Formats: sequence, C-alpha cells, structure tokens
Amino acid sequence: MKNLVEQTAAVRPSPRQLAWQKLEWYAFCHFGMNTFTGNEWGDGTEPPSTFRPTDFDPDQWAEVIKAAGMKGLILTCKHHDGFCLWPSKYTDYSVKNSPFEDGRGDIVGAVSDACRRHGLKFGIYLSPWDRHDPRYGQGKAYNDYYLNQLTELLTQYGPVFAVWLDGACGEGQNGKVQAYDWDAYYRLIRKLQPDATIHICGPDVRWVGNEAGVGRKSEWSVVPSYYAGNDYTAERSQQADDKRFRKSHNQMDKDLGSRKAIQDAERLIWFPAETDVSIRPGWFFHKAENHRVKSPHTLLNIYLQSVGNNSALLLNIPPDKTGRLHKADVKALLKFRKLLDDTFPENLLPVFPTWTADATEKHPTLTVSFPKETRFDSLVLGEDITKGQQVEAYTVYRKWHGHWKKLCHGTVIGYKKIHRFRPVTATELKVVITAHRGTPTLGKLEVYQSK
Ligand code: FUL
Repeated sequence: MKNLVEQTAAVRPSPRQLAWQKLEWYAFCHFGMNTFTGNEWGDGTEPPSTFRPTDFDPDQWAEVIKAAGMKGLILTCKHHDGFCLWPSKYTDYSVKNSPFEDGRGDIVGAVSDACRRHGLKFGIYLSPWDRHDPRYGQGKAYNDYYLNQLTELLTQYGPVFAVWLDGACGEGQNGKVQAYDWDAYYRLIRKLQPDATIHICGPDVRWVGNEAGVGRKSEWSVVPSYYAGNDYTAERSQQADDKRFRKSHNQMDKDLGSRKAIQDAERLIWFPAETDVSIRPGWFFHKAENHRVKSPHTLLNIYLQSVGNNSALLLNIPPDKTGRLHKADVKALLKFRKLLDDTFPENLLPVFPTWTADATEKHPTLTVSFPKETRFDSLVLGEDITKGQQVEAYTVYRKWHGHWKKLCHGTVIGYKKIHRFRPVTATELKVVITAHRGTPTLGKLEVYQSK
C-alpha cells in the first residue's frame, strides 16, 4: 500500500489539464436538428430542410455566457443524428443543404468567431455515434470519415480548447455498430490541437458519472487508469433516450480514489472530473420546458457540488428555434451570476501565498490571522495542483475569544473545495491536515460573507 500511496502522490496534471482546470466552468450549447424536431436523439432521417433558425445570433449566446462568467463554450457540431452544423466536404447531411442562409451558412464558423470576439474559448462536440451516415458500422470507412470531420473542425476554426467525445455507441441506419478507432482520433487531435483537452471518452477529463449535476464529496483527480477505459464510460452512459437517466445518479461509483479504491490499481493517472448538466430537463431546447429552467438557487447548488468539489462544471444552455438563447434561460443564468457575486463578494483574508506543509509533521497545520475580527459564512480551500493532490482529510478551526472551535472538516481538497455554513466570527483560522499522501501544498485559502 505504501508504494501505491507514493505513486498517487507523484501523479501530476499535464499542462493542458492544468490550463483547463483553471477555467472552472464553461457552457455547452446543444443546437442542431433536435432543436427543430423536439427530439433529444434524432434518428438521422430528418431532412436538412428541417434546420431553419430564423434569427441566429451567436453574439447573443457569447454575450450572455460571458456575462455569466463562464470561460468557454462547447458546441454540438454533430449530434447522434449525424447532421453537421458546418458545411463538411465529406457529407451532404449538413447546413449546406438546409434553408439556413440559403445553404451558405456555417454555424460552427459563426459561433467560434463570436466566441473569439467575446473572449471565450471554443470547444467542439463531435458525436462518434452517427445514425445517418451509411459508413457508420463499416469499420475503417467510418473511422476515416470521422477523422476527416475532426480535421475540418480542428483546422478551420482557430484554437479549440476542448474536444468532447461522448460514450454513446448504438446502431446506425444499417443496423450495425461501429468499432471506433479511438487511438487514431486521439493522435489526430494531439497533432492538430495539442493544447485541447479530450473529454469523457478521452484521456484528459473524466465524466463525473451522472447528468444530474450531482457531485462527489471526495472527488479525487488521481484515479486508477481503469476509469479512463472507454468501455467503463460507455457502460455507464445513457443507453437510450431516457428522461429518467438525466435525473439519476445511481449509476455513479461513489469512491474512485481513496486508499481502498486504489488498492488493486495497476496504474494511477491524473484524470479530473467534469460535471455536465443542462439548465433544462433536456439537452436540447423544447418549448414545453420553458417553465422548467433551473432556478438560480438550483444552479448555485450545482456549482457548489461541482466546482466546490474539485470538479469542473459544463453547464448546457440550449439555443431555441430562432437561434438565440431563450429569455427564460438568460434570466436564470444572469440571476445566478448575481447570486454567485452576492455569495462570494470579497475575500476577507489577506492574499494567501502558497503554503507547503512541513512533511515531518504528522498533522501539518496552517494558522492565519485576520486583520480584524471577521464574520463570514463560507470558506474556500485549494491545493496547488502543480504539486499533485495530496490531502486526504482536514479539519478547520476558528479562534474566537481566545479559544479554538471546530468550524468544518472534509476529506479531499484538490483544485477547489467550498464549505458553506451559518455566519461565524473569528480572529484566526487554523487548517489541520489530518491525513495526507505526499507533502500537501495549499494554494488557496479564502473566506467570504454573503450579502
Ligand atoms: C450524451 C448524449 O447521448 C446526450 O444526448 C447529450 O448530448 C449528452 C451531453 O451526452 O452522451
């Protein structure tokens, strides 16, 4: 066991994983054929004439997403129905045969340009499962098609920060299932966009395990390599268009990285979590769900469970049939921004320099003083993850009238951990690390009083 613990302590994020983790949260935009048919999973038989946004405005998407404080946007360039939002050379099933801008339009181009204009990063979702293309299920023929599409998307639209590959692998129109050549996909992505992180069915970012916005209390970024196996992800992914799936989290393994969970690991890897969830019940826009947009408080809860638990948050806001974000979603999102600002208005602790524990101590302790007696109702902790993820358990105390009182405790910290509690007052704060792997380094210690 000792050896395994030493191995986990030595695992570090790659530079691309580090840069990605700092984004904390970014948007998903599910837009495509399903927006117009009311489906969640189109079967690829919908004619291109169905795709007709009347007031497509990617600047509005980017403005809202930017105003909410998100750092990027991932677009469904092709969903399972196979319809392409860019005029791909390799298929006729795309915007070029739709009424949109008389077939001269390019949604991917316009959205990526809008992102750049508004200072957002741009990412792509290219569904491996394709229910339209006849090459799907034919092995190499489809893999070549898929590689050609990746090449178009990764060379024609500027820098791409994320390539999102979901685990769905169903039948095509021909009744066949495709054997994906993942390694070839990854090699090409690395060659064309070496800074992009490859998500879900990929080596860089792990699916948290549910689509309901539920996080783990102990979210390890260092996990057995087994969890990066695409079969593992595919088995737990949505197997059919299923409303209940999007709400449930029963399929999620609760512990991926504790000493118990890693005891049989062959190899340990840095594979941090991303929580993907929609602001609506569905991933695509459906008018009937306009009154079911998540409230700002629900969004805050999702944020605390994901970003506040060492995961990134990929929040889906699906544009409507006009090609704009609907006012119900915009309102919820901007109110959520306000709620975030009111919850974390100003860090009341002096700027915190990185702190490296004394490795010889059993329970390394960090003590900080407030400039004056301070009242607060949340605490944010973070490890300097360039030094890995080391903390396994900690307790935080506050000093009040000369006595130390327990404030909160937790297991792992990772990049970011948020605690909220009833307002307390203190003159000093003490973080005691009660269990760790390698030498812990804290890079963040902040407190806030909500408005
Ligand atoms: C899943 C898909 O099947 C859903 O339709 C949605 O796109 C979700 C984000 O990923 O694998």
